[in-house]
Formats: sequence, C-alpha cells, structure tokens
Amino acid sequence: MSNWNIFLTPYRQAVEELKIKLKGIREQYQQSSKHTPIEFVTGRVKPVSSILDKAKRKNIPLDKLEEGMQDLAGVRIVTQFVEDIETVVSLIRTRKDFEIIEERDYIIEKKPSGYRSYHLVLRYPVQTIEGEKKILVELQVRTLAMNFWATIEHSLNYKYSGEIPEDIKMRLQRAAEAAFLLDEEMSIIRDEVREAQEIITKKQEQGRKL
Ligand code: 0O2
Ligand code: 0O2
Repeated sequence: MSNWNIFLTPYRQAVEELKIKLKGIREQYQQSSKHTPIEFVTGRVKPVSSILDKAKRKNIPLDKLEEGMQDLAGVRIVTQFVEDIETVVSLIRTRKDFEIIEERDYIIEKKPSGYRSYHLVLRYPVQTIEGEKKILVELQVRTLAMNFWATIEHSLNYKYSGEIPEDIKMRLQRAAEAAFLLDEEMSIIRDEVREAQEIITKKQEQGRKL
C-alpha cells in the first residue's frame, strides 16, 4: 500500500458522518423525553498496524482490503439495556442513507471467548471529489455491560498478544456470563420500576377525578 493516509480518508469521513447521524438519533430521543436506546456512540478507523496484523492473520491481500476487511471503519453504539439493542437495530434497518449487507447476532450466539454484541456491516456512500465511493463500515451494538467486558478482554488480549492463558480465558468466560446476568437483572428491575410508576400514575389520576 503506497499511501495509507489517502486510502483511509473516505473511511475517516464515513466514521465522522455516522457518529453525527447516530448521535442525532440520541438527541431526538432526549428532546422527546422518551428513554433513549442510545447511551453513547464511538467510532474509529482501524490503525494501520492493526490492519496489517489482521490482514496477515486472515490471509487478506492488501489490494483486497476494501471488500476483505469489513471493519476498517468501525462505529459502536452502546445501550443501557439489552432490549434497546433491538430498538436500535430496527431503527438502523429503516434508514435509507446506507445499505445493510450483513448482520451477525453474537448475543443469541455468543463467541467462544464469551463476547456478546450485535454486528451489522453497512455499505455506506461517501461523497468524494472523485464522485461517490461506497465503503464498508462495521457497526457494533452492545450494552454497557457487554462493552465493559469487551473493553477489558480486548486490552488483556493485547497484553498477552492474543495468547491468554487457559485459566484466565475460563474466568473471562465466567465474567461474560456475569455481565449478561447483570443485563438481565437490570431489565427486570426496570420493568418492575415501570410497573410501579404506572400504578402510582393511575392512582394519582383516579385521585384527581374524585
Ligand atoms: P459527549 O456527549 O459530550 O460525552 P471525537 O472526539 O468525537 O472525535 P469520539 O469517537 O466521539 O471522538 O470519542 P471517544 O473517546 O471514542 O468517545 C466517544 C463518546 O463516548 C464521548 O462522548 C465519550 O464521552 C463517550 N463515552 C465513552 N465511554 C463512555 C462511557 O463509559 N459512558 C458514557 N456515558 N459515555 C462514554 P462525546 O462524543 O465527546 O460526547
Ligand atoms: P479491533 O479494532 O481491535 O476491535 P475476527 O475473525 O473475530 O477477527 P471478523 O470475522 O472480521 O473478526 O468479524 P467479527 O468477529 O464479527 O468482528 C470483529 C470485531 O468484533 C473485532 O474487531 C472486535 O472489535 C469485536 N470482537 C469480536 N470478537 C471479540 C472478542 O472475543 N473479544 C472482544 N473484546 N472483541 C471482539 P478486531 O478485528 O479485533 O479489531
């Protein structure tokens, strides 16, 4: 690859544009005083050193990166609750400004590491001075608890250069289950709080009528 900076320019643009668009969804929810299914949005273009590592690991020729490496541009939406993931994914499916070319549900089917997240691969049009260029973007949707686990596991993986000792791997798998149980418990608590609020509101309304 002769010039990484030029090659990655449309990817940087796509990440910035998508972050603005997705943060826009969050803002609209906040203004409508509804619960927002988006807690925060982050994004990055894969660093060149990681691109080279992954290309070697997955045998992707450098002249086939555009189609062969789907996460050169990566955007992440983090939600509070597991149920918010479905809301976000449904919203993404209705959009007309990009095409979804693949969906991978690592929540129903977690990865062997314990990793959970919902992945979508988008074909996103970027307007360049040479005309429109459609590039692939990986969108990850996950809860705060899934993100907490994945962030720490990712940095441990980095520290061990991808060779995490077996006993630590097992403990990480158990920690991933604990994070998932935490997600389930939080959803139950929220449902109970909502029910209690509805009962209180109804009682207040009845009180006003009397
Ligand atoms: P806000 O709403 O003002 O916090 P950028 O600076 O925009 O180019 P990017 O990708 O937005 O870069 O930055 P980064 O560091 O990836 O973080 C993205 C956003 O996610 C930031 O908000 C962080 O504050 C927010 N964020 C990261 N981790 C957490 C977290 O654990 N909880 C919450 N609630 N937010 C988090 P912004 O974009 O600066 O906007
Ligand atoms: P980064 O930028 O370091 O996060 P793979 O075969 O797993 O390398 P593939 O088939 O390209 O990946 O796609 P996949 O598995 O759908 O998505 C890859 C990305 O998902 C990874 O990017 C991670 O961000 C995240 N991910 C997948 N599995 C795990 C996991 O076990 N732990 C953590 N922490 N994250 C995971 P990269 O390439 O690692 O890049």
